[in-house]
This record gives sequence, structure tokens and C-alpha cells, in this order.
Amino acid sequence: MSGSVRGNMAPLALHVPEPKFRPGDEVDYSHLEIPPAGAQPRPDEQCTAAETQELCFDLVRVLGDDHRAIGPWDPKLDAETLRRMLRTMALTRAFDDRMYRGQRQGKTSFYMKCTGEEATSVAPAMALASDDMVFPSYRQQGILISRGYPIVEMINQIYSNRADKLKGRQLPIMYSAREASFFTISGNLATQYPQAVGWAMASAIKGDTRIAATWIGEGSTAEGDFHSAMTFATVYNAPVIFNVVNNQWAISSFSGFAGAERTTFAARAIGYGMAGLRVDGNDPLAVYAATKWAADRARSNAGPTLIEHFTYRAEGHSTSDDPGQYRSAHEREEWPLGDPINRLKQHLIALGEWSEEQHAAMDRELMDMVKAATKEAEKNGILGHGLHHPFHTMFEDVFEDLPWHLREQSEQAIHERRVKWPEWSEEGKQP
Ligand SMILES: Cc1ncc(C[n+]2csc(CCOP(=O)(O)OP(=O)(O)O)c2C)c(N)n1
Ligand SMILES: [Mg+2]
Repeated sequence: MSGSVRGNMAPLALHVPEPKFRPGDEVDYSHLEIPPAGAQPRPDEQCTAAETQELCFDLVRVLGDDHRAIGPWDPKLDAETLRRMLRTMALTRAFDDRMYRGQRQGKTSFYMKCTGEEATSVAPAMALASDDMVFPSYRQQGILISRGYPIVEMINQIYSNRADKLKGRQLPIMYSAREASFFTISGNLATQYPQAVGWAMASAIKGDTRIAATWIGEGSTAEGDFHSAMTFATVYNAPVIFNVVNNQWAISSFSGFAGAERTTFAARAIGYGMAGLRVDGNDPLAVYAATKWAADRARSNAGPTLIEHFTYRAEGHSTSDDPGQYRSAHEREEWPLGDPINRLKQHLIALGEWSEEQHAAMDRELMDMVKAATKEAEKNGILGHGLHHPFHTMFEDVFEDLPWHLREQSEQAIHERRVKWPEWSEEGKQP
């Protein structure tokens, strides 16, 4: 190797992060500091960013081990709202289970679950106004479900069938729903962050009252877009909430590769002079309260907030992944913050507002509901059945008037298809 080596000095060396547990390893989470619920102070929403610094290293928690809500962050929701939150999270899980199975049955090419992370999308969606604009990543299906978007439409998109409003142009699960104030999901990680800031700035420039919220995985915070979004947001005090869903994994890379060995993700806020909160992402009440705090702050022009949701990706990254190859199966069982659905369920039971029987009946009802929606969507076609949008539509909708060179290309493509596969009609139906 070229370069200058001084014999009397230790050679330079890099640190390459390595996850604590690999397949087959026993899991010991005693290194994680889990503070008791209710012990975190709740500053005023108008406080300076600096006053949130300690909260960037703490963990906002409301639900205690006794399943009671405690402390200044308790959002004090009524039982009906709590049951709605529970039901929405359970529906999200039932939907995920059914769609995962659909992928295994060959009805779609791809699916991504959010198991164990339901609170990080459902609770924020409930704390925001229904017309606040959201810029999600691919694991926030809970937002669309919270906002009452029809699950049949979600399935049509997953199947890329003839009723798919996106006409098969997006990867399954990459929804777009303007009517739900839900920005188009992009597979290009982190692009939603600067887009959310731009939208929030435009909202302020127009004198509107709607704010923006965006979500990103902890792995994706290593992208440059994350940092330019943070800079713009603090410089202009944009009314935006930045959610970082720290589920510990980015496909097979652990959070250490995005910097988790050095500091928390919430602490990223400090360097930008932004308010930051670190929250137990498996505690739906804490997530709700943190979002409400950040939304009130943004809406009163007190500035943006970064919220780290400390959680765990309970299942594979996607249907194309096998987590058994790179992490210990015990991680999920040992995760010290439990499961968000179970925690809210136990809370409602402790309040005398819910029971095991009611929960089992609800799960059955939701499963039937998702099954019926699946059957309904299947009438519009599934993968490989040819009931997709007509072939020629791929050239449409981008330009108001198709430019001459694209018109030529489309004519050529349609002609070649007719010659090569005369048995296929133009409508895309296979024999
Ligand atoms: C710019 C970019 N780089 C890489 C990828 C490939 N990729 C897709 S998902 C993913 C992992 C992201 O992990 P994280 O941000 O933690 O989100 P999570 O999947 O855990 O929700 C990667 C690397 C991509 N889609 N876009
Ligand atoms: Mg992740």
C-alpha cells in the first residue's frame, strides 16, 4: 500500500458496526435504557428547541407495566377513541396478514407489512387533522386505514388490476391518495422529506392552516435528503413534523449503519436547532401525545419537530426478505417494549372498557371484512390474470398532448405486440 507509514504510530483503523445478535444467538436487551412510564417531563409546545434536548435521549412513555396511563404525556383520550385506535391498528394487522398471504399465493408480486409498528402510523394519523398533508414511506398503511380510505382500493393497487387507480405504474403498496391528503409513496428513499418541507412552506406562504407530516425509516436518515430537509425546515420554521421510525433494521443492515451506535435519532434535531422527542413507538398513547404536541407547535408557528419512534420490525423487510438469515429470531420475543396492539388492549381491559371476548370477536369481524374486500378486488383481476389496464395506457397521462416521438414509439410498441402475440387482445387480456 502506498502512503506514509510512521513506524512508531499505531496504524489508522475504521470501526465497522456489527449487530449484537446474529441467527441462533440468545438475545439480551439489558443495554437498552427503558425509563418508567410517566417519568418524562412535558414542556410547553411553545418552548425553545433547546428545552427538548433531554427528551432526545429519554423515551416518552405513557402506558406502564400495570397497563395504566400515567404522567404529563397522558393524552387522556376517552374510551371510545381508544377503542377506535385499537380497532384501526388491528385492522391494519389483519390487512397485512391477508396481503402477505395473497403474495404467497401469487396474487401480487410484492408486499410489505408493518407488524409491531402499527402505533407509529395509526396514532399520528388520529392526532393530526384529517386534511393535514402526509408524506409517508412504504410502512405507513395505517395512515390510509385510519383516514377511512377504502381497503378495496388499496388491494386493487396491490394487485395492479384494471381497477387500480394508478394503472399498474407503481410498485404494489406504493399508494397515492390525494383525497386522503396522502402523498404518492416513492421507492426512492428519503425523497418524501424535502417534499414535505416544500409543501409545508407553501402552506405557510399561502397563509393556510394545514401542516405536513412525513415518515422515514432510521436507515434512510443516512440519505442526504434527510439533512437538507432538516436545514430548510429550521431555517424557515416550516410547519412540519418529521417522524423517524427506528425499527432497528434497514432490510439486513442494523441501525448502527445509520449512526445508532453514536447517538439517538431524535438527537439529530439538536444540531439543526429543532425540537426533538424520542418516544416509545410501541406505546400508542405516547405516540399520539407526541404527535399532538408537535402538531400544536407547528400550527402555532413555533417550529418543526423531529420525533424518533423507538420500535422493532417484528417481521421481514418485505416478502422478498428472509430475516432468519441475518438476525436472531429471539429479538422479537425479547423486545422489551412489547406489542402496541396488545398494550392498548390491556389498557382498555384495565379500564374496564374492553374484554378478551370483545377482542376476539373484533378480530374475527376484521378478518371477515378484509376477506370480503379481497374477494371484491379479485373481481378486477390479480397478478397474471391479464385483467390489468390496457397496454397502450402506459403512454398516457404524462403529457397533455403526446409528443410526436412518443406517439411513434407507442404505435411501434402496439404494432410489435400485435405481431409477436396475436393471441393477446389489445385490452391486455391473455388467452
Ligand atoms: C435511495 C435508495 N437507496 C436504497 C434503496 C433500497 N432500499 C429499499 S428499503 C431499504 C431499507 C430502508 O430501511 P429503513 O429506512 O430503516 O426503513 P424500514 O424498511 O426499516 O421501514 C433499502 C436500503 C432504495 N429504495 N432507495
Ligand atoms: Mg428501519
